[in-house]
Amino acid sequence: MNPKRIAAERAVEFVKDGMIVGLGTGSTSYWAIHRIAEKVNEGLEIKAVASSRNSEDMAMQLGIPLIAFDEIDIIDITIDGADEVDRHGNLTKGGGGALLREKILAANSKQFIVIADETKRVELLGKFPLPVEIVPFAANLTINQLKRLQCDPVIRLLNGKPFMTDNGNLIVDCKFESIPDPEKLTKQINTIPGVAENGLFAQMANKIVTGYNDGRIEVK
Ligand code: ABF
Repeated sequence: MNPKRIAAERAVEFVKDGMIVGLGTGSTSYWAIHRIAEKVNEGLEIKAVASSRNSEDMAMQLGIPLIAFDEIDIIDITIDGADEVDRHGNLTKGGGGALLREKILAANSKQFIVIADETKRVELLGKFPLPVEIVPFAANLTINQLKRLQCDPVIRLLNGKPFMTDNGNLIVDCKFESIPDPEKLTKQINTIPGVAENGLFAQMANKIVTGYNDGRIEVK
């Protein structure tokens, strides 16, 4: 059984009738979206909001009822993936380029459940280059400021052109040696004018559901 899939399907067990559900982005989240669609077809009554156009399109195609953000005050549960999870539950996210909307959903959810396979579990964040979303205006100046935080920022490309997020911004992947203090670093990054958001989700996860290759599922 696919460890991402078993983690995603276990997390969907926390979704109950009447909930507003935040849909994550990335391959692990797509397993969750499929499972939610199955349960909707079996009678589960929920309404969903999506963290990316990709997730929204998938939800529409699978028949998951969507609701507009301006019609809700709070999200009951968001289920989303991660690129790294450290032993304190801090996350690196943004490998899929959806980090800004993902963080908005996570920050406005009663329950933020992270789903991952065992390869995402790390002692310290930082092996995965930290995605930072920046506005295109004067991007080189913003990148210079990021360099002062002792990282190597690289503009993400797609087919040889700068990757553009759903919000019309750029993603800069910032390689740090390691990230021993995610809480401090996320504040340092977000004070730089021109930064829209960064992929550090420090102490935001309420639950972490990990799928293992041997079929085990850990819920912490
Ligand atoms: C999204 O999914 C991103 O924040 C994260 O980078 C990515 C993880 O991808 P996958 O689930 O495909 O491993 O949540």
